[in-house]
Amino acid sequence: MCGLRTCFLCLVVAFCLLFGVSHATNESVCVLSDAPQQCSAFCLGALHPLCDQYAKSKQKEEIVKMIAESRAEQMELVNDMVKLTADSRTEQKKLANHSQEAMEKLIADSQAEQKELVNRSQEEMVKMIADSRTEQKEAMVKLIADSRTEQKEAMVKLIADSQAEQKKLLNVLAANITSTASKLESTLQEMPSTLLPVLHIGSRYYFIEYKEKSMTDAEKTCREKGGQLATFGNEDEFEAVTRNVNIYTYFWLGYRRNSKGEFETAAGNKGSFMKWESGQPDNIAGKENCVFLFNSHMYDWVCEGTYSFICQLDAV
Ligand SMILES: [Ca+2]
Repeated sequence: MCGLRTCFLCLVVAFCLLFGVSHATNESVCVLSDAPQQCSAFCLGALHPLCDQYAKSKQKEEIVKMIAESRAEQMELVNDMVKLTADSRTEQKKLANHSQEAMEKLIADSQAEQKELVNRSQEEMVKMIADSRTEQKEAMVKLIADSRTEQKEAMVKLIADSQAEQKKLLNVLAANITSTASKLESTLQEMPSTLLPVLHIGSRYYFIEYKEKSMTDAEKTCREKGGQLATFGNEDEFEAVTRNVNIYTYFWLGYRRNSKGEFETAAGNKGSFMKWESGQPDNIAGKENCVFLFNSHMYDWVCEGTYSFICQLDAV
């Protein structure tokens, strides 16, 4: 009787295990608390397939649960990954924006620096050019001043040299002229009187003697030639003679002052043609009693001294 009751109980337990459901928890629960004691070996042998089935079912549930949890975790990971990616993109975008802004700022700064450098360089260049021009101007002014000084010194030296040379040449020239004049004078004095010019004017002949003699000797020479020292009957005779003589030679003429202060010829004639130089006769010191011809005019003069003379002849 007890065996039947135990068997029945085990069947109930098996039923419970296979199909029993706890309405309180919605899960299958074995109501046996001590199956080896409560079920006999027979019962356990009969229930063994059910227990395996249960264990497999339980394992399957565990696996399903694990898979579900794993999927949930994977989904969570995927979501995290998506969020992370989005954050990363935002960050990258931010970084890119920052980078662009920094780059733009860097470029702007660089351009500003370049501009400033160019401006500074331009200013320095302008200053350098200005300095250079000032230096060039100063150098040019100095060069011109030096050049002028040198030119002035050279000019002064040149003028001094030229003057010295001219002076030397003048001395040589003066010596030559003196020598030539001396020779000419000597030659002239040595010339025979017959070779000297004789002028035929109207009815008179005029003999021009360049050899210098005293008034007395000149008068004597003229007398020896058959004549006398020259006087002039009129202006035509006077001018005809002066045109034919060296006007810068002094010539004795045939006039003497008489006791009355009048000029007369050796024959005592007055009223001959006279052509006095302005201011003459002035008879300085009351001693100018003779007359000479110079530069086509007459002068009263002291009778001392030696000059050339002109004789007046009636025939030659
Ligand atoms: Ca005089």
